[in-house]
Amino acid sequence: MVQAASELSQRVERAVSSARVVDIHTHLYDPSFGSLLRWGIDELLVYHYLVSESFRAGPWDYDRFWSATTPEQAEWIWQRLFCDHSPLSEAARGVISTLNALGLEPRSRDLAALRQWFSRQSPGAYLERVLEIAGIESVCMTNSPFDSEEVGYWNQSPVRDPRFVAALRIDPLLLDWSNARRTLAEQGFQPGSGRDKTTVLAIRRFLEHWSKRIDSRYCMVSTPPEFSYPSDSDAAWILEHAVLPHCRENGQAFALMMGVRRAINPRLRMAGDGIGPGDLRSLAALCAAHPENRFLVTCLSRECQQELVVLARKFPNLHPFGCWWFNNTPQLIAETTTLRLDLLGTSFTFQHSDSRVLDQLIYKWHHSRRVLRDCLVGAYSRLEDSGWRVTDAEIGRDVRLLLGGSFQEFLAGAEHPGLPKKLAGIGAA
Ligand code: FIX
Ligand code: ZN
Repeated sequence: MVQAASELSQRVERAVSSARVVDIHTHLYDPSFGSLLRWGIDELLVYHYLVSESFRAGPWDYDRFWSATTPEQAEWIWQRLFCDHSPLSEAARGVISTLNALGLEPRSRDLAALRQWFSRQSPGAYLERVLEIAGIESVCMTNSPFDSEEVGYWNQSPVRDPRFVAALRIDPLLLDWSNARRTLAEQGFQPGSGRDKTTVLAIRRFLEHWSKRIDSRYCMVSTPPEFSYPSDSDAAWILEHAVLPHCRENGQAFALMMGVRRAINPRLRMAGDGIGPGDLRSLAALCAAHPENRFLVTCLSRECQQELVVLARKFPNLHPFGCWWFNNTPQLIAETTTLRLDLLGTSFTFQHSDSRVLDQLIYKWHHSRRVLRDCLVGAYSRLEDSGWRVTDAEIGRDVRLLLGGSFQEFLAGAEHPGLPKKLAGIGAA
């Protein structure tokens, strides 16, 4: 019996560790976007997850921290989180796992030596090495037409690396219409003065222009707990009249990341966002009212995970994905994944990395793969106890589905019959 369990766990381990991942949401950029693709030890250390943790670990002085250079901030964080304390948190342990997988020696606590090693890496070769160690087939970027720096790169018609797939991010359009209106006008898409046809057409032209320009695979927004649908908000009106029709007609899924309270401590800047339960009755209303739209959804709050899974059982046009941000801890990934496997089988996407720094792909996927292995061993053991036997090929198929295959199938289903197969083959080089 013990032997059978360890044999099963080895078979699952082989499948999980060898599968290539389609990472469906990151904040990484195509290498042709130059310095927008961040990498290296200092960038790892100034990750916003670690910034907020470091402020708990010593006297805080926001102004001093933010007026320091990146290397100075990195030294401050290294001292507080890695030298004065043990790096026990998930994000701090992630730096150690990353260095370790790269063959470096973090135990010496020698930041200068680590920096020297990184300074000797050539960006192109380093990119290949990271993608190889992390087992990545492709990553989805987060591409904002409201970010002037990013728009500058797109306007130079960059030569794209096909492993970096675009996703159109539209938070300001839905959540900050008065400023978004200005951006649309500046870019030559003149909206009307109110909620009228001219405004709808301008937004539709804007979305079409950017979807084509970046060749996006889906359209995405993150929403606060207060987001509701139907409602008389700008967000609900724009969604209903412009965004969802655009997605339907252009074969784009619509991704919602629900339950973030932005800037609850603005002095922490990007590290100052919080959490609250998303309104999943609104999600149910969206899925019911728009059966021809496909919704990719992740929830930030632990309390929402069960409701999200139950909604997915009711609405085939809803695809849950990832264990987002404050859920990206071994314990919560295990809990959420077991729940999803028990109620959805493999019809969800196990995880996305949300990496902001290239090297983070290594630890985020190493850590998540370990949890996936344990969840699957548990699920297959229960299945075998019930009288089923899974083959290696079936285990490989299931793992591929969970690591991006289900997402690809979901997107392929989003294709409009009249459109070319632009959504198929995402991740295929
Ligand atoms: O909205 C998002 O895409 C979030 O993932 C980010 O805003 C957040 O800062 C993050 O990096 C979480 O992992
Ligand atoms: Zn993100």
